[in-house]
Amino acid sequence: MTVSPIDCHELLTLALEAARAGGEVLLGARRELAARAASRRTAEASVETKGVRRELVTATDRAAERAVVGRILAARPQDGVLAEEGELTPKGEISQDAEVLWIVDPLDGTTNFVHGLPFFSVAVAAYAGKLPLVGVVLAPDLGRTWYAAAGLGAFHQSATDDPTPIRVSPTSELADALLATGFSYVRNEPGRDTNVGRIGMVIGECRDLRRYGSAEIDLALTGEGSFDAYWELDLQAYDVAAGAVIVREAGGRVTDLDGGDEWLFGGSILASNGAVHDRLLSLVGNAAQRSR
Ligand code: LIP
Repeated sequence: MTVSPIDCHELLTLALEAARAGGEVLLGARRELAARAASRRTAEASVETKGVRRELVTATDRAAERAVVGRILAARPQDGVLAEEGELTPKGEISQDAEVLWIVDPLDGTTNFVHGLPFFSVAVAAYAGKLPLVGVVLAPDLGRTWYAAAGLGAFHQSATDDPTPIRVSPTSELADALLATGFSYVRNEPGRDTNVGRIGMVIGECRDLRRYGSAEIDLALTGEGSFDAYWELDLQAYDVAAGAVIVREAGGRVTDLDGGDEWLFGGSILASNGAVHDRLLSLVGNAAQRSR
């Protein structure tokens, strides 16, 4: 099925509106979290339990999802939705078989959000089957938004800058490359690949490595050329769906860690500027791990 650029333009406009609605919810909750943190530092007795903070984050996750998915379904009730929290659609399931599927992460970078760090985002993507159509990554505390649409290119805008086209970096040698990765929450299962071994294979060959804690922001920064590549294991479709569109439309390459195209639902992803992709795959890819 082909989707004309006009359709993608309409989908992108809706994705941006929905992401902004989710971003407003996150910023409001951030202010509440900051106020609670300040009160904890001053009033000894009111030590907030982790559960309360986690509940606040969960409530935020859900409120942001209601804002994003509600906006989408109000405009396009015929579309399918895959959203993390299951507020208006079945949790973590595709709501209906439809020509367009929206994939939504209302709060990517949860740990950063809880700890008061700005690297968290709202991610909204639309796909036709596995064909990427549009992707929006909005980082409200950074005041930055990255977005892309099939056939229309990739862009960045901020509170001070108008929309500007973005392209992946020209870096051709791994020795000059700034890489990004991350770690699953699940780390202590026997035999679990924690990604640490893969880092050991590349850390001596690259310029440096960053772990910002939001897959969607890592992908957006790869699309704008700040990172030369990013990889990670054990991710959900909503952790990568929007950022992958941005990398591809910015001229980059996205595969799974076997070098194949199962990066959306397969759990692992390698996104790069294209020039360092094969070299990086030979070091952190699954074949390299099996041969170790
Ligand atoms: C996060 C990802 C991040 C990964 C974290 C976590 P969440 O998603 O964006 O890249 O390293 O373990 O999965 O849970 O904040 O939506």
